Amino acid sequence: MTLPDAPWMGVVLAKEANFYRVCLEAPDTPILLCTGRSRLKKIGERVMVGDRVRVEEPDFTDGAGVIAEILPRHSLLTRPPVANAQQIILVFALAEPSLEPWQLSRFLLHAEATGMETRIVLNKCDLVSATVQQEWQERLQAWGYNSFPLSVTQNQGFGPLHAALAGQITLCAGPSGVGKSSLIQWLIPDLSLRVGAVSGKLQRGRHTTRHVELFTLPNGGLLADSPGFNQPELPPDPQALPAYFPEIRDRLQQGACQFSDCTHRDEPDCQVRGDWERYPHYVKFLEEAIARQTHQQHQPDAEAKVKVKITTDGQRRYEPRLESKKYRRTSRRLRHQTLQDWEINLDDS
Ligand SMILES: Nc1nc2c(ncn2[C@@H]2O[C@H](COP(=O)(O)OP(=O)(O)OP(=O)(O)O)[C@@H](O)[C@H]2O)c(=O)[nH]1
Ligand SMILES: [Mg+2]
Ligand SMILES: [Zn+2]
Repeated sequence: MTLPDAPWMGVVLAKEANFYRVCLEAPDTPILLCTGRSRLKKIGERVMVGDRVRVEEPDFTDGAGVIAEILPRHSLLTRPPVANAQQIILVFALAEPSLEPWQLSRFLLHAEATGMETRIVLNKCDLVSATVQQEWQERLQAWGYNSFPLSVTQNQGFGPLHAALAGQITLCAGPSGVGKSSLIQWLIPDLSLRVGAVSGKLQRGRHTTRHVELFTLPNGGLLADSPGFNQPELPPDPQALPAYFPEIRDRLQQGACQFSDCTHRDEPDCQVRGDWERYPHYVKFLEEAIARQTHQQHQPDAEAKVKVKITTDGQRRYEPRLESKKYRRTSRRLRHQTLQDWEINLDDS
């Protein structure tokens, strides 16, 4: 075959043990299984799925190469770890498991905090009546979101979704068992992903997807599946929360609150507070975020030999710090709770 010209640029589709699967931008080249230059490790650069990279020494016969450079990232998600994603599709099922508004709300905040375009897919339409589906769509519209109702098993409702995915790097996220893998499988028929049955009484999926990988859509665009997780953490900064609610953004734009430091709870003359569906979500999430921030500020230094425990009646109690590795990991995570620290290394899980 005639070799395309260097430099060879490509996108990392997946990480497999110590290798990276790279799709080169040059047409008609095979997928390469690459190692990373040890120099990258030395300068502390970690190759991530979604990274745009420069490949050296490509061997098109054996399908091998070496990643020599990581290009600057436009975005970075840490749970799951994906670089350069442009939008998030939150997949929820209308039934099995049933759609929990509070859980969807948490996912929405998590997605909003990334600053990416957020869309909602309502899967398993076949399990509910047209009325229930319509009600959910209207409800989400009032929250500020358009949704794509569809049914993977009935092969319904894919048109608008195709258009939204074309040419983008999209991450599919959502609770376990809602049909994320099934959806991706439907979009890319010659793919075989692990699809699990929704398990037992809890009607939760069984965490069948275990690592993150980008798949090439037939009409352009890349899509990442991700393992379902049922309780995403809230964004760490309580002050940022209002900006993550479209309802609050709209109200602020209409001049509903004149105070820059308002928490929109009990301040007089604040019209953000009101009779809208997710207002109680906002208040509860805000309280949770404030409580967590306060707790972190009272955490002793990691090296200290005691830790503070707040008892149920609000008293502080000092306890010896446990020395187990697992404990230390948790406390570190609590101390610097930033977007980055939501990271879990899925490959190790
Ligand atoms: N009735 C119905 N079932 C569906 C639909 N889409 C998927 N399912 C079923 O839902 C179950 C879970 O699907 P998965 O695709 O594994 O779900 P997931 O979101 O990838 O789950 P995790 O990988 O655990 O996060 C499987 O039994 C699917 O066959 C649908 O549109 N309707
Ligand atoms: Mg899955
Ligand atoms: Zn206010």
